[in-house]
Order: sequence, then structure tokens, then C-alpha cells
Amino acid sequence: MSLENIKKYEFGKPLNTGAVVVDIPKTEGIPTGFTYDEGSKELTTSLNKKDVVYGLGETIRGVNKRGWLYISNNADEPHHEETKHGLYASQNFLMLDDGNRCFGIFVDNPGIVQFDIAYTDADKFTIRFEDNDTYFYVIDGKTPYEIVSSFRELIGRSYIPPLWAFGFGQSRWGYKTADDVREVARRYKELGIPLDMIYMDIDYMQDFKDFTINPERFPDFEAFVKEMKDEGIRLVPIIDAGVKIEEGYDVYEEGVKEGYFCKKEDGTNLVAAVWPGKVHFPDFLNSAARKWFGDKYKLLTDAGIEGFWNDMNEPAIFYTEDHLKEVFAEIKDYENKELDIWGFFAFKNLIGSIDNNPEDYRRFYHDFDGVKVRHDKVHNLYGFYMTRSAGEAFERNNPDKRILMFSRSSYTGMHRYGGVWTGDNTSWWSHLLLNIKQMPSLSMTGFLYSGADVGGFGGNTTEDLVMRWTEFGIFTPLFRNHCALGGREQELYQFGKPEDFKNIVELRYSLVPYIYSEFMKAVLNNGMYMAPLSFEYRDDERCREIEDQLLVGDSIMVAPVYEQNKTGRYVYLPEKMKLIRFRSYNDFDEEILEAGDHYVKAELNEVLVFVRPGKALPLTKPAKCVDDLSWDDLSYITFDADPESYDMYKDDGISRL
Ligand code: MIG
Repeated sequence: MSLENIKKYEFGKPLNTGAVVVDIPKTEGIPTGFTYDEGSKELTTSLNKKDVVYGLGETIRGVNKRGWLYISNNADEPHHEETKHGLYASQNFLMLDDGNRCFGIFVDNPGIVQFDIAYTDADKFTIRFEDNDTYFYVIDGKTPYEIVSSFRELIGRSYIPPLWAFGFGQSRWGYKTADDVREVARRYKELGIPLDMIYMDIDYMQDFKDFTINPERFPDFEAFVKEMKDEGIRLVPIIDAGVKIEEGYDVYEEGVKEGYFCKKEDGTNLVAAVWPGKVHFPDFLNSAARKWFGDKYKLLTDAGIEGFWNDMNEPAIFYTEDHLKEVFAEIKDYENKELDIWGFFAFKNLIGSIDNNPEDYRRFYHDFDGVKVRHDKVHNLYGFYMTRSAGEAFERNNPDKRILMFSRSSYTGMHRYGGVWTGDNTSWWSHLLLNIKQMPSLSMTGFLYSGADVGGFGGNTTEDLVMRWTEFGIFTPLFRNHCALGGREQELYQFGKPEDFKNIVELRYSLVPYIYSEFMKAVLNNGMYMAPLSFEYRDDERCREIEDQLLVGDSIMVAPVYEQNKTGRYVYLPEKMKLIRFRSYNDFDEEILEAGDHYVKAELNEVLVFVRPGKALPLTKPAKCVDDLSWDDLSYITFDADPESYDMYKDDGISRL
């Protein structure tokens, strides 16, 4: 492996985070083109007027990151708004591209890092470290594709899910019983809408305890898993980071006995609270604890479970016992006071300081295989190492098959063990657009198996939003409709036009051979699954500003409709393309459109796909689940291409590679 185009620099005394898999010799000094200020711990470079800044994986705002302050500080952040500085992830890869010269950087620092991208100074890009113990990589290359591919070689091959995980999944926080789940399966079946997965949220657990199943609500779980699988449906349970403190609960007792939980300075286990009430946090950075926790998933895989989602692993903290005591002590001062306006705000802040408090992340420590580190110094690794714990266990305990795994929190390196979903978005049209913009950034950083909660997690959705979102979701590798407890029900059978939903989901199933092939090629060649147009059309200035059209694999471009009450949209074509307006997999019209601007009609039930010249798009017949799809009986939509020219990737979809 030659990665001579990558230079590695070292600041301070960095820890090995596990993000990188290739050993690059160290270059002394400060990276060319950057200045470093020791006092403020700032690394700065200037931006050309034309620079587009790509990267950062899952976060807020646009594909071009220029013009905002981004902060890598993984958080349980349910408000995915422009005012925020980040979400659940730290994927510190960026790429500067002015059209002529481009280069990438990767900041391997597990603590809080600020990326001031033309925010303070419109012509500057500054990286500000809370702690400057950092490996810093500079990646040269001639094109964005080359840089992404070198970066990905540096961090190792992306996670490969089982083929069935490319089916559609229905989820909701609040399916309380086996009968609730059966009902979901029944309604989908009744309407003939394909479905591969039903997700199980925290409701399935006994008192929110990991690796337990409520026996009243899910009697004979193993039989139930089998019953569903016979219907073609996999159950995918959630696992949370916090372990309930409860005498007699084996996970708690073993963890205490073996010293596997995160400890405070005085050596006692940190007491925090999340869904189960008081919890301890497993010290996933410790390899013995990681192995121990990972082996617990076996309880569920032995019952026939083949996939999981890891949640609350930033880790989310509702409160810590220590801080709550502080709050109660202070609150008494306010009790008999007349609150003036400043007093009111101080009081409000005190109450608001209870959850996800930065101070709380400084109260506990990890045993990072012999090195004691305070949590905040390695905060962004926690979700990564939880998922690594599961991933390593699956390799040990389920060597014959791939297990579905995705996580809420992430750091570079976790992409080798699982995918991500983008967390608690809202049923807003702007969040459909955000989902569109997040996808190429996730591809760059190697988080190929990813997607958002289709329809929106928080708030009350509408039929048209679910439909438009589903029309985009069919192209994302992880394709799941999920909704919060209390929100309007948004399973596809809840609305007036189930036929339309059926057609859209069936189109996804028809596209699975294409989607899986393009996904796998992106995994194996360190490529992009979803790419911005500017990566491909290097000489087209317009493409540098287009963020609402994406290349999906090698053959097609998509242009989703993401605004309400629209029956079409403007689309820019960098070259002549063949427009396919799908109403279903076998009902569509075709039209050749010249390069340039077009207003393209798309009724609520219509999906726009553009086939590139010289390319072919394979389609199979839909089926009720992925396992039933035929890979032999394919039809092709081509644009000046021979169907044979399509480079199909095929494997058994389940063996590990
Ligand atoms: O505090 O398990 O992002 O998908 O439904 C909320 C309940 C905890 C957050 C996840 C969401 C999930 C929810 N969880």
C-alpha cells in the first residue's frame, strides 16, 4: 500500500484513537500552507475565493461547509437547526477545492475541535483545539475522488451490512407488544408494500435494561423472531449505552465486579441517569470491557436476531447524581427570593444545566488499555467504541454471517464496524433537504451505510412529506421510516394513498441490484456512493453550487422534490441525460434532455431519475422482501449504452468479506 500522497503531523502527545489503519511516517514541523499559534492552539490556512470546503460527515448545514463554525463534540442533539454547531458525530475529514488545486485534511483528535470555516474571517479556515494532542493528516491528490479514496484507504474499509439490510424498515418508538409489531407486519402485507425489517425501540426491554426482553409484552421471544422471519421480516432491536443499576441484573453485577464501568476520580463508578433511571456507563475504551459487553449481544443473536442499532452513545446523560445534588443545593437559594429578570435567567439556566452538561463529561475516566484518561479528552470516541464492541463480538461470535449494525454517535474509524442514522430530525421539509445534503458528506467519510429517519422523527408529519421523503429515501442505503413516541403515526399505511407508497417502495426493491452493486463498489474501491455533481463535472462551475441534486452510483443522478405543494422543480443538467419519471418500476416515461436548466414536472407520486450518457440502469421485479428478489431476470434502462456494459456486483449477500 503506498500512500505517499499523505503526510502525517503530530501535535502534543496524541493517543491512538483507532481511526487510522495505515502507519504513515511522521513529517516534522507545521503542514505547508498552515500557520500554527501555540498559545491559542489554532491551526490556520487561507481560503481562496473559489474554495469549496467539503466534509465533516454527519452534521448540519450544506455540502459546502464554508461560512460557519462547526464543532466536533458528539451530543444528544434533537434540534438539527442552523444555529447549532454539530450533531452526534465527529468525522473530522475536510477537503478544500478551488477547482484547480484540492487537498484533504484529517484531524485525528478525540476531544472537542472547532472548525471555523470562514466564520470569524471570510478568507480563513481555522482549526481550534481544546487539547492539541492531535495527529494531523494532509492528503494530496488531483481530484476530490482521488483524495477521498486515499483518505478512505488510510482509515480502512467501510462496514458491509447484509443484503437484506437494503430493504425497507419500519420503526417507531412505541411498539409496545409483539401484537403491535404483528400489526405493522400485517398492515404492510395487506397492502402488498415490501418490508424487510421492523425495528424494536426501548419498549421491548424490561425496564429499559439492555439485553433483556419484557416477558409479558414479548412472550417466547425466540418463537416470535422466527414467526416474523418466516414472514420475511427481521426484527432489529435497539441497544442503549447506559446499564441500569439494579441488584440482581447480571449486566450490572458483572460490570461492577469486573470493574468495567467508567469511574470518577475517587475510583467509584459514575452514576448517571438515562432511560432506565440510574445507570453506569461501560468503559468501551477498555478492551476487556469491550469484549464483555460485545458478547452480550449474543443473547439476542442466539434468539435469531441479525441486526441492531446502538443509541444514546454520545453518551447522552439526563443527569448525574453529583450534579443533581448541586442543583438541589443551589435551588434552595431561589426559593424565597423574588426573581428579577436576571435571577429568572440564572434560575432557568440552573434547571437547564441538568442534562448533557459539559461539566458532567469531566467527572469520569476511562481505562484506555492502561492509560487513565478523563472522558472529555476522548469524548467523541464513545459511540465508536460501543459499536466496535458489538462489531468485534459479531466477528467472534457470528463468523459466518454479516450482522446489521448502525449507531447514532460516531467517530472516524467506526465506519469499519457499522453505519449511522442521522438521529432525531423533525418532520420538516427543511430536514428532508438536510438529509439530501448530509448524504454525500457521509459517503466521503466512509459512512456508506447511512440514512435518516424518513418522514421525520420529531413533530407531526404529513402524507406529502412522508411521500417526498420516501422518494428520496429509496436511494439511501439505510432506508427506514421512524417516528418518536407521541408523534403522528407515519407508517405508510396510515395515509390515504397507500398505492402510491407501494409503487415508490417497490421501485426501491427494483433498484436493489443497482443500489447494492454501487454500494459495494464504493466500499471495495473506496469510492463515493452518493456524490456531489462537482466531483464528477470538474469543469462546470455551476455544479460547484448544486447541493440538491446528487449522483447515486455511476449511472444516475437524482433530483428530489423537497418542498411542499410543488409538482415539479428546476434541475440543472451538466450534460445531456435521459430523464426517467417513475410512477412505479414499470410505469414511467422517458425523455432526453439537453444540458442546461430545465423545469421538470414531478407530481407527488413521481420520482425523477436521470440516466447519464453511456450508462445503464438495471431493474429487477419487486418482491415482498430482498431475499425474494431475482438477480437474473433484469431489465435495463439505458442511454446510449449496452446493458451488458453495466458492471454488476453480486455476492451471496450474507457471507463476510
Ligand atoms: O431519548 O429510544 O435517536 O431514534 O426512538 C430518546 C427512543 C431515545 C433516541 C433515538 C430515537 C429513539 C429514542 N431515543
